[in-house]
Amino acid sequence: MKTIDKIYINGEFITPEGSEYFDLISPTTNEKLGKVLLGNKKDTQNAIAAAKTAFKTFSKTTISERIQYLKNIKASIEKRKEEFIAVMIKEYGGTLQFSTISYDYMLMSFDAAINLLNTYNFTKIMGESEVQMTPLGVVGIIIPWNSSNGFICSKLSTAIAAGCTVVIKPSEMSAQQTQLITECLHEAGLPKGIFNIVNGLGEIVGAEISRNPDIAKISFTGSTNVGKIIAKEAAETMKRVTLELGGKSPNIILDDADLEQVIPLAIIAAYMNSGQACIAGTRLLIPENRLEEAKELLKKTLSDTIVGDPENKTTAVGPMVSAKQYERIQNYIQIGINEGAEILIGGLGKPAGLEKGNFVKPTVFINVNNQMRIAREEIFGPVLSVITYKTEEEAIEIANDTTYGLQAYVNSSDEKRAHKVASQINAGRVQINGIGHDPMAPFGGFKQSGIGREFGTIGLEAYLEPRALIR
Ligand code: TXE
Repeated sequence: MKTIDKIYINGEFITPEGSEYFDLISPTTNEKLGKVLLGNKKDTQNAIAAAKTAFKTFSKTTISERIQYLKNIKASIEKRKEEFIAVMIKEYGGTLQFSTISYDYMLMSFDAAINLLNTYNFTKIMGESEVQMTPLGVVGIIIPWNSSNGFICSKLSTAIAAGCTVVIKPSEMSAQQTQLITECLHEAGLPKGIFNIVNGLGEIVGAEISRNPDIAKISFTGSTNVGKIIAKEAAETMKRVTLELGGKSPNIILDDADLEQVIPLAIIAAYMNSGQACIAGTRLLIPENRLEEAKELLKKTLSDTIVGDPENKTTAVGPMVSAKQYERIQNYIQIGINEGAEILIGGLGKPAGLEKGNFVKPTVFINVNNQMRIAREEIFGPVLSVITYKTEEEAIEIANDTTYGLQAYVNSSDEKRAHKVASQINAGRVQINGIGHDPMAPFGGFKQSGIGREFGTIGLEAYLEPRALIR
């Protein structure tokens, strides 16, 4: 049993002033893994004060110094690959497959930030003016549990590239993962106060970050509901916000697609990270005349999909992060049944032999119409809704008929056709034929999937403030 009783402020591991503990529970067995001592409002204020002081010097560092810091962090993370993967598996039940991808994503973020620094022009001429792109200030980073260190790395690397200092509030459920990354960041030897990490609850530590006038910007990944609370709080002091929120991503299978190839990919897109991914392709749009073929392939693919111990290298779907998330997903499956959708595969309850953990049966609903709650709300588990359409125009209309707009997928054997359809989808990122990630391209949502973008020059500029000198 592990007790995590330190937070990280101004270059030191310190005991927080808060006195409450949060239990860390294994998603795979529901046994207690340990506990974490939570920081409070005062701890958060101390972290913000340290970041504010550090900003005075860090904002003036040269590009080559920042590149060196990013390289140092990457090097210290590289030394502990096995530990990172092991703790992801243990703490939130990420599968070995997904945890390995998550680890690579962490490193990729540093490469992308270094790449940006090598190419970005911080001084531009616009009209008659010199425009200086200056670091914004102290950035509050608030993140969830579903790829905790991945999010820390993508946001922190960009903040450092921009010359900002940060206060990070991870999910309390990710305390062991946080501990590991904090050790790596500490080892990287950055000057004190550039990054500060406070474990704690959203309503206490997160709320203080959202309200504190010394925070210039918030970069948040999490639910749309909490995103709205943060945006309201941030507005009081005109903080900049980048909000990466939920999704209900459509996966359009065009009528010329090779289903044998596309359906297994659609399953990966829907059930990645055991369905706990903001970009999960949870609405599968199938041409009406190919439904029977699709159903057979869905059944075949899912009969080969291994659910179980996340440590096993063949496992594709592991447990849900918490008993609460398990219940939430069960509730959605019940809602789908009540709404009249038909279960093709899966359903309520735990898979046989996996009763101890928060395991959900990977579920596919057919006869779903796009107005049902299971087609409109983010479930955040391995539940896929199949929706049929008659024409390409109707497929585009259904895909866009959502309050979300983070990600979409379009599959066709004619790439030009897929490109034409993709260009009509209201989503921040549309994946044509496959699944991937481009760390130099912007990522973020249309509509209620968020505000702003991460990655690429657009992502970097979200950490910068332009100052125009008119001469
Ligand atoms: O997220 P929350 P949770 C969705 C997904 C999931 C649901 C709940 O549908 O089922 O959200 O997950 C902090 N002020 N996503 O509860 O609550 C909180 O402590 C400031 C989608 O984990 O949004 C945590 O650090 N901060 C998603 C972070 O916000 C607050 C990823 C996210 O928590 C706060 C995760 C407050 N008032 C969940 N309240 C995605 N898009 O990837 C909470 N927090």
